[in-house]
Amino acid sequence: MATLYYLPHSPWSERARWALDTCGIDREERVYVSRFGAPWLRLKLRRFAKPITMPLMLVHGQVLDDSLDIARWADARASAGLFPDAHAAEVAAWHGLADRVLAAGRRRTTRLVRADPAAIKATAAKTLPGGGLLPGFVLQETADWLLAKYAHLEEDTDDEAILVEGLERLTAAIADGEYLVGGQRTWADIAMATGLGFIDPHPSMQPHVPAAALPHWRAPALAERFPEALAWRDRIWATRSA
Ligand SMILES: N[C@@H](CCC(=O)N[C@@H](CS)C(=O)NCC(=O)O)C(=O)O
Repeated sequence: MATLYYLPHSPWSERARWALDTCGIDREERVYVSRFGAPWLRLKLRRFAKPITMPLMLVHGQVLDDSLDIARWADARASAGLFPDAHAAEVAAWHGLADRVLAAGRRRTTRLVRADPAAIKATAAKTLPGGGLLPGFVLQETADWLLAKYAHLEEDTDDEAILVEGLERLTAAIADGEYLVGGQRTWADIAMATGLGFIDPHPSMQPHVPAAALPHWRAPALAERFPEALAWRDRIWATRSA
């Protein structure tokens, strides 16, 4: 059976789980402990250089270390229509947009959390074993580690503009029909619906985000400016089978 390592609060993990559920893929699920779980997983996978990111799935000796690869693998087994051949380029374009929106949202959220000691402490307390007892400087150092880890994403500097572009393109597309590509639910819809995770986490994701950090995971001005996008996200999410 497959084993999926994942982060319950993370949109990248959620979109992979969504695809696996849609495709009816049985698996054992293991929650990954950010940073501190890495050495053990590196040893297990004998992977010492390449960064470890979640989600990651082990199946029949194969390592699938990207949500898109996991979704493709699942769809190939179930023929769930998440990647219709006739619309491959469109699905890929939406996937790329969702990734840019997520990266911009994560930068924004990470910076806000880092500047708020109560939010950092709550995040560490929720994600690290015994995190609530760790001294403030360890938590601050962990936040710095996260920022450094994603420093390569700093190339796109205007995060607000990226988020607005994503929301504008999504709003324009859904004015033409419920599904983004080919008149059926595809990976494009799953990627964009979960892609709003740093604008307004879906209610089913909120319990996984520490309460003190949740305000930093929200961009209320954008949510107010693009209500159709959020309403669409909720409708698409309602089609998610668990
Ligand atoms: N390309 C990857 C990106 C996944 C990603 O960025 N995952 C983050 C989630 S916040 C991660 O695993 N971070 C590692 C960590 O927090 O230790 C995918 O789509 O699977």
